[in-house]
Amino acid sequence: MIIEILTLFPEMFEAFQTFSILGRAVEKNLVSIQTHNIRDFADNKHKQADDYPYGGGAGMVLMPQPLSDSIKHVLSRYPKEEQAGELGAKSPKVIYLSPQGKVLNQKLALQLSKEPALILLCGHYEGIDQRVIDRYVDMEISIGDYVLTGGEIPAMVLIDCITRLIPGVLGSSESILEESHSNSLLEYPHYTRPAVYDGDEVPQILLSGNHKEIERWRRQQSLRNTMQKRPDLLNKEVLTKEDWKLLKELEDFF
Ligand code: 4GT
Repeated sequence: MIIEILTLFPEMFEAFQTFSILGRAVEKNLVSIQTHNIRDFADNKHKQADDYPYGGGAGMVLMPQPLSDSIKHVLSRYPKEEQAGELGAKSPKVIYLSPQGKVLNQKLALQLSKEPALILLCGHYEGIDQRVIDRYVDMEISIGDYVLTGGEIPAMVLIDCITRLIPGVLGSSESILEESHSNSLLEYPHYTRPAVYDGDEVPQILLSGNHKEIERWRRQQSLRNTMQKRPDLLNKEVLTKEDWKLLKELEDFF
């Protein structure tokens, strides 16, 4: 996947893309992160990309000219929709990171992870000129109900979330099949060596070697965590008879 980022602060993405799982994915050419400085597209001699808001008020707004030209520059490197034809190559979706967007969740991340390319537009200060949103933006995405100073950190959150869903990015030991949210249950507790740390023991079942029983215990712990911490996530429709039995056992215990 190619991720094109339009930002006033491209340096923020340099270290970010070299570490951990994303760093490895970039090295393996499973993801490519291309940054473009919106300021470089400003056609005024001071390379100014923001200006005061019409109607007054606090803060600055990113001007339509540098934004539009940077978007057009990136889009021009992809086949136009009508040229794409039967082969299915299409121009990448333009995503604006904004608190007004659809709130990111695992389902949306999984859909986006299947795209060959994405354009992420990062605003700063008070935001961007509405006309750019109206003309170019295909989707607005929020990472949660709070306000930040820029769209760069939300773009990083989106990239991290999407990248780990791209086939080949996670190793087999990091498999995502049984993880939080995709199946709408929270994770079970994790333990590693040593078996006793500072007097605290690892649950005996995990040392038993009984894989069937371990799986059952983990499912029960997932159900318990979800019921106690995020009951809103517990979709009772998808619980099996065995799940209800595991929940009943917990009830009897407490
Ligand atoms: C929050 C989010 C976001 C901001 C979010 C335009 C100028 C928006 C500052 C930017 N705050 N962007 N994407 N919750 N602030 O996702």
